Amino acid sequence: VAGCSSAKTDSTSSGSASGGTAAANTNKSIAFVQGVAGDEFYITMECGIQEKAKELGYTVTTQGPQKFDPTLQKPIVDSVTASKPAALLVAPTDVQAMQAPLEQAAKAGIKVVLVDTTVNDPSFAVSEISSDNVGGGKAAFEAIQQAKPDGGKVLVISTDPGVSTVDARVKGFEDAVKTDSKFSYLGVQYSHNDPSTGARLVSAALQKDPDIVGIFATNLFAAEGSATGVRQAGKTGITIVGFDAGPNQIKALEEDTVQALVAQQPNTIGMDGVEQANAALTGGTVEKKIQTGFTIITKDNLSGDGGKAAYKSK
Ligand code: T6T
Repeated sequence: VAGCSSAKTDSTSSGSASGGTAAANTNKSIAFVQGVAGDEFYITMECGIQEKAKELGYTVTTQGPQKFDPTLQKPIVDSVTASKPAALLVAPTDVQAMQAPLEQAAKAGIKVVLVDTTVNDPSFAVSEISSDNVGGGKAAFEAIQQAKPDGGKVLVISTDPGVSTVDARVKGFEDAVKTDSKFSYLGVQYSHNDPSTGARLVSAALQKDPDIVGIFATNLFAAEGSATGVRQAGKTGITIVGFDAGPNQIKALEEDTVQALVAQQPNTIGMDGVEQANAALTGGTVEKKIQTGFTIITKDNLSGDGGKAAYKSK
C-alpha cells in the first residue's frame, strides 16, 4: 500500500486473526472487515489502522468482500467471530442484514467498533466512527449551487439503499436542494456500487432530461460512473460533485470531468477505531460516537489542502 508499507490486505474470505483461548489482555489481534476490497477509501483506512495498531502493539488482519454486499460480507464476519480476535473493526454493508452477525460477534466477547457505516441498532458496539455524512451531502449541493447559481435540474447517483453513509449523504443533499426553489430535484438512482451501471443510469437520465445541470455522486464508484456517463453522452458543462478522493477522482478533477469532491478522512477513522478498541480492551474511556470531518476539493485547492486530503491506493 503506497505510503503505508506495513499494511497487508487479504481480500479473500479465508485467513483470520489469531487469538482464540488467550485471555483478553494477551489477545492483541484486531480484525478489520472492509465494506469492499480494493476500495481506496478502505485501503487508506487500513493504513490508519495499521499505524495505530503498531503503536499500541496490536496485529491486524484485513479482509473484505469482492462486492459491497452483505451476503458476501456476512460469511467473512462469521469466520472472524469464530477466530475470536480481541477486536473487530468493521464497515457493515447494510443497516439490517449485518445487524445479527455483528451482534453475534459482540456476544462472543469481541469488542466491535463500527467504522464508516453503521447498523440500525448499534448498541452492541463499543464505538461508532464516521464522517459527517449529512453535512457532506449538504456541502455537495452547495458546490453545485455555487457552480450553477441560476439553478436547474439535479440528479443523485447513489449505491444501494440501506447503506447508512450514502443514505445520510442523500438526505443531506435532498434537505438542502429543497431550500432553493431555483433547483428541481430529479431524485436518486442506485448503481449498486458498479461504475458501469452508474454510467448507464446517467446516460439514460440525460436522454430523458438533457438539461440536467448537476449530478451528486454519493461515493467513489458512483462518481466514476457518473463522469463516464456524462462523457459518453457527449455532454459538457454539467457540474459533477463526487464523494471521496481516490486517484481516479483526483485525475477526473484535474481533467475537469468532475468539478468538486467531498473527501473524507479514512486514515483518521482507522486510527480512531484502533484507539477506541484499545480503550475498550484496557478499561479506558470509550467514546460511543465520533464524527470526523471532510474537505471539499476543487481544482483551486488541489495543490494545497485539497491534495493532502486525497486517498492512498494500492
Ligand atoms: O464513500 C466510501 C464509504 O464512506 C461508503 O460507506 C462506501 O463507499 C466508499 O467506500 C467509497 O467507495
